[in-house]
Amino acid sequence: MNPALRHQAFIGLGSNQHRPRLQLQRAIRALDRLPGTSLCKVSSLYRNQAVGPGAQPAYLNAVAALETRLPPIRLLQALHAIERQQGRLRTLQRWIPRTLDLDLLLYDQRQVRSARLTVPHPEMAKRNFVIYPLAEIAPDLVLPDGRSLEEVGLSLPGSGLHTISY
Ligand code: A4P
Ligand code: MG
Repeated sequence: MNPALRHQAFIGLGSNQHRPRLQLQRAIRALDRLPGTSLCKVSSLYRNQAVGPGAQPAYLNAVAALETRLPPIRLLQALHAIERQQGRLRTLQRWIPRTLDLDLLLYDQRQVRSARLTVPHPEMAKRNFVIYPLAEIAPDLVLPDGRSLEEVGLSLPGSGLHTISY
């Protein structure tokens, strides 16, 4: 890939329905097949309790690093297409159980704020199930606001996160 056109993106993967381990394995293969995109690294799978309202099945979460030529909004559309392929039902209700959730966490050092897309993902720095797997694959990463992952991670307990193999 021409280095001038190459961007680094991090994707947060989550599933708590219909065999989450299989869902994440399929999603990782689908990310690697996106046009103009290659998969560089994938974290371990992290089992953890659902964050948010009501009782929900436990989640499996992971983070993948991509190199891509897709611009951010095209990448988001591609992520939605993968979610649909894996049976994700998108409703107006948020934070409900899902076969697959793919969040665009980071895109180079860019900050994007539009009706459809906010990058960095607004919740990422509050979530141990994002920051820990991200630190596993990119320990030296600095967020666009200048904070290192180590700094962000210090305020987030790792308890309740259990790594499992693929
Ligand atoms: N959107 C804007 N910015 C982004 C971005 N950076 N990445 C828009 C992805 N999507 C982005 O998302 C709603 C809308 O956000 C999209 O149409 C997109 O244009 P959604 O995926 O349809 O809905 P959602 O996922 O239910 O809502 P949201 O706010 O994205 O929730 P989160 O932040 O994804 O949280 N607990 C555990 N343990 N693990 C989890 O993975 N996930 C959630 C959902 C709650 N609790 C969890 C987990
Ligand atoms: Mg989401």
